[in-house]
Amino acid sequence: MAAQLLPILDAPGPRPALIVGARRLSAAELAAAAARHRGMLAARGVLPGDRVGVVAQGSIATAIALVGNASFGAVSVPLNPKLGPRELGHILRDAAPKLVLAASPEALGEWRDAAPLVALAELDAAGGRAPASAPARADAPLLILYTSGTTGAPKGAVLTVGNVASNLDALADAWGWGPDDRVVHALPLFHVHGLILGLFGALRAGGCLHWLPRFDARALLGALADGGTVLFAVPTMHHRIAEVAEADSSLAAGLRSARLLISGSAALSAREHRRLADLAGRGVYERYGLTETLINCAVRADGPPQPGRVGPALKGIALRLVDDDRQPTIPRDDATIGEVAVRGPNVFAGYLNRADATAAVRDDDGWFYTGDLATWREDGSVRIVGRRATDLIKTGGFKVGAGEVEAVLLEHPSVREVAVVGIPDDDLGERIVAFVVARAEEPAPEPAALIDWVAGQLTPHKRPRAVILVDALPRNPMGKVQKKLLRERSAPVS
Ligand code: MCA
Ligand code: AMP
Repeated sequence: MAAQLLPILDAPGPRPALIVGARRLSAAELAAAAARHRGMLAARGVLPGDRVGVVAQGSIATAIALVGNASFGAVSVPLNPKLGPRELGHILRDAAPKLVLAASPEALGEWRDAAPLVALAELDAAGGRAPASAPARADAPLLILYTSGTTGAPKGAVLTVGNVASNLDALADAWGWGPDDRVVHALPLFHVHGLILGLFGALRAGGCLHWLPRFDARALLGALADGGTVLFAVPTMHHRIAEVAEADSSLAAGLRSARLLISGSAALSAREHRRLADLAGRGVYERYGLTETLINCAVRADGPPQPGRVGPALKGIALRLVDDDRQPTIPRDDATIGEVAVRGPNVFAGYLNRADATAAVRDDDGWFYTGDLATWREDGSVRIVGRRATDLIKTGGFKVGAGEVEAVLLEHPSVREVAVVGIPDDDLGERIVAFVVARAEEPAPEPAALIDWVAGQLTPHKRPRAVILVDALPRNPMGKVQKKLLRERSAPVS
């Protein structure tokens, strides 16, 4: 089955489709820019199905490149511009893109020779003759998004045209999302939330995206007041929005004029739900998903908001809660806890080059095991209560594997042992804290130096926000570090 992901490019009109800073592109202008982009790809010998890296800097050129790649049938590999050298090297080796699009060669640092690089010129990526946008088969790969596990390097989740199209249509059904909507968000374009929902979703609905490449709560509220109808944000952003809108009530106008406030990527606390509902005069709707499955559940916008719940499975997605043996024995009593498993057109095609890791999360019947723990009600509405892997940390809406941070800290000459944990945090949801045992023979490390050591090698959001030097790590009789005790111990510093 062939699917057109972004029909707006084939029937473009004069209405705004993409607003970034002072730039405002109509659907017709965006379609023309995407066509020029396809011409550039063709002139460089790129074929549909080839992988193309996109260093997702905060400019309109990034959004056009991602739309252009999709309309050509190229598989985008979006790259966080702040990736540390070790993550960037891994991704470039793993995904082996035919071409990387970036503002400048410096964007790839020491890896600049790893793939041919094309400068993302603002809007006028003139090239050869532009091939028409190609309807792609539903099973054709569209994106490879890198996501962290508990240990090891990030894995590339392969998402198909069908995954994305079906999921966006299911969300449009849940949210009444259509051509009159203008989504406002300040999320990065290298993850599901900002890229698939924010950019592709707004365009697939036939509406508009107003994208703020840098998060600033005041600017976001201003954009909402200036014609935005839907807000997408992670809980950290909602928290900071509530802070500024409480301090200056005139800013709350944006919250009051939007028709739909959406939160996702991590749990929104009951306190933030209350604060935002007070400010906006309407509640926030949560939805829940993963890079590998896109969005699984959403509270429907045609009903009341449900603080603490992420709603039932989206249309077309089967969801069940399973026990430790992956049996669907969990009653719908909203009390018994099980792991969320999903099956449907939303489930990814697998991890790139990692059949082993794919087999660990998806069984032969197509069920994907999320690792998230939840209860559910008679009506299917889900309440997320935690995660199976305590070594996965969600901070500011970004997923971080404790093992990845520990491995980098262990390479520091002054570090003998380390344990990294996520500590509850009002702003970030979870804050990364590292407990470090120093080497006796070396000078004691400065916590700030260890934080910079991590920020210099990994994406800065993976850095610990605090480093606590200890004489020894608590271990059980088997020698395993007892992270639960460390979490309790770090409570006083929070
Ligand atoms: C800080 N920086 C440093 C250092 N410390 N650089 C070098 N060395 C250091 N020691 C830099 C950072 O790079 C950054 O630069 C700036 O300082 C601030 O960094 P940070 O403190 O980490 O950022 P923040 O202010 O706390 O950011 C909060 C945020 C951000 C804006 C909410 O966390 C964010 O954008 N979150 C969105 C995550 C997201 O999209 N998740 C969706 C995943 P600069 O300022 O230049 O950048 S998809 C998903 O989860 C599923 C599918 C779902 O359900 O959606
Ligand atoms: P990622 O791999 O970065 O896509 O993150 C996916 C994870 O984010 C899920 O497995 C959940 O743990 C978490 N998550 C996403 N949305 C929500 C939500 N609304 N409530 C609680 N957790 C969420």
